Amino acid sequence: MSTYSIDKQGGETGVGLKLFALFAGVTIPVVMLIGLWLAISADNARNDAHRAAASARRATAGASSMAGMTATASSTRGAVASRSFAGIAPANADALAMAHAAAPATLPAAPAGSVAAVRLDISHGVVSIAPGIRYDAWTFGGTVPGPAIHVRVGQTVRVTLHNASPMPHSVDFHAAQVAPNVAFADVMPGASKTFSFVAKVPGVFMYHCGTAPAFMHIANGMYGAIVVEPAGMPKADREYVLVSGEWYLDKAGLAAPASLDLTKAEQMTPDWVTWNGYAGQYKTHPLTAQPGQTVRFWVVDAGPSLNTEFHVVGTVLERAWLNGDLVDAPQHDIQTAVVPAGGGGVFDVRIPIRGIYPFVSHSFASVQLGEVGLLNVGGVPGTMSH
Ligand SMILES: [Cu+2]
Repeated sequence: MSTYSIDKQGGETGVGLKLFALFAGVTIPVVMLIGLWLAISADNARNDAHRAAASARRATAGASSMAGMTATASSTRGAVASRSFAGIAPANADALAMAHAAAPATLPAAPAGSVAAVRLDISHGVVSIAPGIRYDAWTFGGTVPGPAIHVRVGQTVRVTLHNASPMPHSVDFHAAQVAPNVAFADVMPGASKTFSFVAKVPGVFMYHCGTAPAFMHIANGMYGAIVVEPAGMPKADREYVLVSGEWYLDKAGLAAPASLDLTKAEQMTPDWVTWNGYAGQYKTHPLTAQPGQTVRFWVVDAGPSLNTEFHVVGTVLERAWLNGDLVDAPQHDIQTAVVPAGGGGVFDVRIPIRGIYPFVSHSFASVQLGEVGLLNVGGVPGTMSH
């Protein structure tokens, strides 16, 4: 017998029962859902309380271990960053800037043959990051950034790491397609290791120490750029490698070398932002070109956290291989290109008029903190600030 037939036979009583059944049918599941939701909320609240307690315990434990170098990235929760040391300079800063030997920005030649041997010696040591400002860095090859590497697509990159520092380190090549747990594994103090990868993908890539917390190892200076050049790129007359990096200081770095202020780094409030490791070094020692030449910038943003908005004042980026994508055609004639932290970009400019052309991150706080250099086209006298 169908439901329709029952309703027809039941009259008003049947309608009442039907309404009640309908009401109960809707209400009971709703009440059950509310009960379930309340139970889940209570459970979540308990979990939150457990997490908060665990976090507080970690923070306490972390604070007591900060004196060592084994602190974890979560160890500064609740800590207060040291004050900003941005722009601090000794009285003879101008003379120191002139005396500073600017990091070579010219792209080195790629080796011939099928194998590109790369040796990276890991060491801890004091580096200069701005006029009169010293930092106790962790390095590949004694400099920050580490050496610029240039290979060609198809070459096998054979990397030899030697760790002359007192703690484990490693290297992570963004250009490599390998099992990172094997190739990028830690190298113990005093130990060496060699691994290889075939540079299959063209571009400009970051390399960096991947030892946990990688954040701390990158912020302390363990990064660099590798150019993987494809066949058939348009000719360039000058080629420069620029690596952007941030510095987070626990002290000014004048009387004694500064170390990492991890809280400041977590809050992404750098004291200095640099091209190739030293604030403003290409203002006092400009990069050069002649009018009409094609100048190629291979740019990597090592971060650890802020992007670079690459811009050359007084011209446009005639070719812009955004994200270092050298497989597809470049974009043309753009003003500013984002280079993400951990990423790269390749940019060609061609400047017909003699003059001094600043190159910056157009995220202008970074200029204020040191990320500005000059391209002197035609050997003109003078300088320019920006
Ligand atoms: Cu490291």
